[in-house]
Parts: sequence; structure tokens; C-alpha cells
Amino acid sequence: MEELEALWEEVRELSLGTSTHIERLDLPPSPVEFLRNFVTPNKPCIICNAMEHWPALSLWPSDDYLCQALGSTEVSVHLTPNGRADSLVPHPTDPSSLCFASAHVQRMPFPDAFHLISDPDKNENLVAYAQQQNDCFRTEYGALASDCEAHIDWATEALGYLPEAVNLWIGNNLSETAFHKDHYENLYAVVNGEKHFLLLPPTDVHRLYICPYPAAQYSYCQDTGNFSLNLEDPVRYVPWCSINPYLPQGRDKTEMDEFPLFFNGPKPFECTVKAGEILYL
Ligand SMILES: O=C(O)CCC(=O)C(=O)O
Repeated sequence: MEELEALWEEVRELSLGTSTHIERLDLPPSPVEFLRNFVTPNKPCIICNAMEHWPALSLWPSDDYLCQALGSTEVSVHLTPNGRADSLVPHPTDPSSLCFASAHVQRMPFPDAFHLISDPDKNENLVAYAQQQNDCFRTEYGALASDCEAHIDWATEALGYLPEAVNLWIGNNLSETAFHKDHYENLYAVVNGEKHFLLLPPTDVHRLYICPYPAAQYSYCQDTGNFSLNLEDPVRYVPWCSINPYLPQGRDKTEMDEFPLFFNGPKPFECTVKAGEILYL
């Protein structure tokens, strides 16, 4: 085990160095620089001044603009009691174990969704997050297409293909996406607000302790304003990361003992991506 750990560390240091600081580029890289310095070594970076020409940067901070542009378009909104969709929570019938909880997904006209998301104080115990994925920007939000570039040319040239999916997330300060593993090259452009990321390189995947958890789904009752959490029947297991990098109070010691490769290993890369910046991950 010790030899394996040394190997993982060596691989990480070779491609990423020892710092967990994420490099910021003042200007977009050329395709060759992007490929050589970031894509090949699996190294994240933040690219500034790469989307100045997107109308979205000046238009989207206006609630009125978004609501008018999308009109009564129906969008999918993910509802949870805490802003954490697709995350591990206590199992509904055996709280000493965990299950994988998905959000209650509701379709509604964009202006309703927007108000639910942007007025969290009005909806105590209900956090709404537009996080549909599945290429939702090019389907549900097609009316906003001309506000952004259809693809990012230096990335397309470096990677050799156009984006397979383009997604849009609209959330508030409670919106949180659980630690997870993606299989894709990602460019995450922040148009308004900011997003905080914790990142691990692909060679650290063993430190996520991916295990099967029974799938459950939140169901939201509009009349009572309450959620129930129901296990899927028949039972289905979802492989999910066991680590919560932000340890909930009171579970620290147990989790640290249970997942030593994560908690005793190198810290994740950490960054805050601001409006107008693109994170490559
Ligand atoms: O913005 C989010 O909440 C999720 C982003 C995400 O899952 C990702 O970039 O892989």
C-alpha cells in the first residue's frame, strides 16, 4: 500500500507540481499552449478575458432580461430541502447508513423558476437549483443561444471536437454540487456571481472511495411545503463518492478514520471562479 501511495503521489507531482494553487491566465491560450500546458497534464486553469465578447456578460445580470428572453419557456428545476441534489444523506429507514438522494424535478415557466431560485428566504426549507444538464443550454434555454458563443474556438481546436453538451446552472448561495467524478473535459464559464470549486486530479480517483449507495428521490408537496425521501423500488445502487470534503459537525473523527486516503492525503485544488472567467477542469 505504501508503495502504491508513493506512486500516486509521484504521478500527481510530475504532472501538477506540489502547489494546490490554480494558474490564472490573463488571456485565452493558443490551442497548442492549452493542449500542452493544461489538457495533456490534466491540469486545471482559470482563463480570464476569454468571454468579453459574449453579450451574456452584460445581459444576464438583469433578471428582467432573462425573464423576457425566455418568456414562458418551461425549464426543469431541481428542488431539495438543502440545496444538495445528488448527494449522500441518511437512509430514510436506517439513518445509521447513507443513500444517494436525487432532487424532486419540476418543470415550470422560467420566470417562476427564477423567482423560486433567487428568493430563497421566501421559501424556507426549499432550495431551487436549475441544474438539468443533458445539454440543457441548447434545448431548454435555446432562446439564449445568441448570448454566448456556440463553442470556444481555442478549446475546440485543441480538443479536436465541438462540445458534446452545453449546460447551464442557475443557483443561489445555497446551491451545492456534491463531490463527484466526471468523465469529460470541462470548460465552466461563470456569467454572473461566482462558484467555488474543490478539485482532485484524475489520478486521485481512488481517494474518493466510490461505493454503491441505494438510490432515493425527494418528493416535494406544494400544499404542505414538506419533502419526503423515498427509496427507489426496486432498489437501484448508484456508485457515488463517499467523501464530503466539508465535514458536517460531529462526524469529523469517524469520517477521517474511515477515509484516510482522502483526509490524510494532499489537499484538493481550490478556487473561486468569478463572472467573466472560465475554469478548465
Ligand atoms: O455548477 C454546479 O453546481 C455543478 C458543476 C459540475 O458538476 C461540474 O462542473 O462537474
